[in-house]
Amino acid sequence: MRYLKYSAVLVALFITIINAFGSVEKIDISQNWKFRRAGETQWLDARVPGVVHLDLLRHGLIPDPYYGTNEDSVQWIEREDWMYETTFNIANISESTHYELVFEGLDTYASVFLNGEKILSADNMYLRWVIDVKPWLRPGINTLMVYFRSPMTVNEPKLSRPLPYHVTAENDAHKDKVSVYTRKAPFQFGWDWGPRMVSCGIWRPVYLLSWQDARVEDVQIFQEQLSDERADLRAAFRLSGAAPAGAQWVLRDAVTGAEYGRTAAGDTAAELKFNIRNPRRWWTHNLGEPYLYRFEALLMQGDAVLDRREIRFGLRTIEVIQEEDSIGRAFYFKLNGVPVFMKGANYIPGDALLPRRTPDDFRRLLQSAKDVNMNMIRVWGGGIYEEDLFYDLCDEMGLLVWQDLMFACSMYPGDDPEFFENVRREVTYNARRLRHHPSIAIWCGNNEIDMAWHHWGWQVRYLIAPGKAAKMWDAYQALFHRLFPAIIQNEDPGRTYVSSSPQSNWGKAENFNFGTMHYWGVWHGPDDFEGYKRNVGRYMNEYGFQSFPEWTTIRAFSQPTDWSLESEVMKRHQKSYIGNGVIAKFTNKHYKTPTDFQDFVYKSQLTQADGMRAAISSHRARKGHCMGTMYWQLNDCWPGPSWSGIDYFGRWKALHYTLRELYADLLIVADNDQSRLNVNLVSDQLKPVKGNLLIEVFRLDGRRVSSLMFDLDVPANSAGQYLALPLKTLLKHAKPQQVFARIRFMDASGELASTMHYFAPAKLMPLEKPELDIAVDEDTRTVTVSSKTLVRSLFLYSASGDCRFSDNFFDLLPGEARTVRYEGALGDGIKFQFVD
Ligand code: BMA
Repeated sequence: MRYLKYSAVLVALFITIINAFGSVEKIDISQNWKFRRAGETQWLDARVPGVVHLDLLRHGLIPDPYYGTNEDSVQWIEREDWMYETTFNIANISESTHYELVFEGLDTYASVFLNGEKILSADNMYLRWVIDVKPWLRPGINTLMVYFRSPMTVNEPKLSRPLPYHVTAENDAHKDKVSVYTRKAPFQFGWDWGPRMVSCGIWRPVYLLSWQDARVEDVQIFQEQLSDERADLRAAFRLSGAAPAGAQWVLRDAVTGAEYGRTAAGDTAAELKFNIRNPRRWWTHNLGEPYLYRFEALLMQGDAVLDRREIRFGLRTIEVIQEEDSIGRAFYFKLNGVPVFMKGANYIPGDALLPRRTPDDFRRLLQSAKDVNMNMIRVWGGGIYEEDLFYDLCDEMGLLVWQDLMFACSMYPGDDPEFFENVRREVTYNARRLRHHPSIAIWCGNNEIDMAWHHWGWQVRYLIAPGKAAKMWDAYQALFHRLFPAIIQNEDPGRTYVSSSPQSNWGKAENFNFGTMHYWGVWHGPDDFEGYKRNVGRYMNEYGFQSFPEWTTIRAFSQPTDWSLESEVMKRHQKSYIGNGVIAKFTNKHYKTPTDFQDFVYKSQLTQADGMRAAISSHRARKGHCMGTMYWQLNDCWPGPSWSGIDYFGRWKALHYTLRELYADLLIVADNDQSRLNVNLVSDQLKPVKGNLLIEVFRLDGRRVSSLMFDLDVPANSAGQYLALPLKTLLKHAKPQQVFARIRFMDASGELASTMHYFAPAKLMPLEKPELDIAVDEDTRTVTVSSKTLVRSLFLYSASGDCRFSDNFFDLLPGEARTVRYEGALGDGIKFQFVD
């Protein structure tokens, strides 16, 4: 399904000039590629950008690796070498012209040959490679060949090095864990939510640049000072080649054409200071407008434009506050001087076979994040420094980005000079590539290494002798405490760097007072969902609970005989060591025993959403102490059970629908103990809100038990407990399982926030089988549902079509009619699931 989409976006043209400006020409070299396994003779046509798994799949040489247990049958690919070749035509080669071949990305160990001569050895998928090819280029047909060596065979000799970095690579699914020596996305070697897909290929665009005297290498805008009256900015220009006599840089507004200034081009570097009066600031989408300035830098000689570059830039200040306070150490962001509570999720690449992801996938995913009121995404360190488009979209949509460097969950050989130099170039390049994005809020050296090394038992578990351990920690410090902060300080001086996330370990209660926290007491530890309420840190950068993806997704990778937790397919798609058993345990605790596998899948999603509700509402209710909640994980890289709220195909699970309420700027948090109902209100709005809080308690058939109303003044950017009501007053003589509460906060304009509260677990409630009225209006593409009795977590779906509803997994009050929109095909009608 995904594969067809991928092929449909590729348009066949032999050589296309995709950009010509002034004297700089960009010649696309994505066509006419063929590939073969080294040692074989037959070439087959290939897609570039791409990777070898996708080419093999397209030719029917491997089965869909995401289906059933097929992952196993494609593992041989990683041990082979692969060759890619194309030809391109250059009409003539002029003496005065420069020719550069650019690979935006090579995955990973690639030797590049032009007309039989080796012109490059690449060893890092995160780097861009620019090669001056003039000496090897010929007029007429040129042959370009890329030879990819197996990351396994390249790195296996390193496993016998004196310092055993690889033993700590717990997620690497192979017994020979070469991932730590390879600058390739760590998750492709296997992770606890993804398959092992150690692919190779020309995974990002490749093209030839030709130009005369000079071309723009880079234009950067730096914000030196920002106030409401004025922004002081500096543009830094860099050239490849040498500026011709009299050349100058002109900086102007790309929309109005108004000029900010001009300066002599110098030899290769130049700077220009300029300012903007009454600047418009960039804000996250919930606090204001993510306003972007569009600048155009022109390299000019007289009236001729030699080259140009357009840069979008947002004016904002972002600070990371890490102050000691009376209980420990705070951690929060200030955007334009305002403390902002971060609401978001951890992001992983949306496909283990990276080039299959389309611009639409990025757009849909980030729009889904924005639609449920997230204001931050964490680009987690086991994946990739994302595509430019990803950050462009975050800039436009007003989403902030927590950017990890790509190091996760293992020690790295920072003592190896070659590795050190390699990652020095990697981080420098990516910091330069990404620093102009206003969305990026922070750089973080790695995911979890510091904690795992000091608190999660690595040194003992892997029997690392103290002398070796000291050297491995030195190597860690060389990278994360010295090299990377120095690079960020140099390349991106305005942004904070922290060495690792988390900064504090969840093992002890007092640790929740210090800095960033990954709380895994639920799932990896023994806690139940109550643990989320007790364990609230200063900035919750990870916590999570798994569920199964929806039925349509399960059907895409399995067949009826696989539909049980014990089947080989369900076990193999579960990558976490404790996996399916924990999902079943929690689901059975909260809901009645599932009637069949489909009912279990549905209830697993409700359980996950319940867990995240407990976590997120506890974090937000303690705003001030806690200033961020980023659950694990936003999305998936293949179809299967995982912590995600959005599955591989982009389908929203119950969790993602629930986030719309949980991440809204105004949130009601209700919780009860044996005697009282406590009601908190959280506001992320920057103005105070005045309104009425209405609490209504009903029996399951809709009869009202009690109703109370309160006038409330909610201060700007605040959280607080407003009410503690005796249950006796609310429930009268009813038992907790016989009633439910609807709590709404309203003003004259209508409802500002609302929530449902249950006084007993779903499992104990005598819910009746609902008689639903469902009316479909195909003209307006809406569905209206109603019921005489309470329906909890109503899930609408189409069994034969593929449909997305604007709202789903909602509670339907007795007598209430709810209308939702749908997209896609209804097939032969609407089906539904509900809590029994
Ligand atoms: C954290 C993450 C990931 C992992 C997740 C679930 O450790 O950083 O490495 O997938 O928890 O185990």
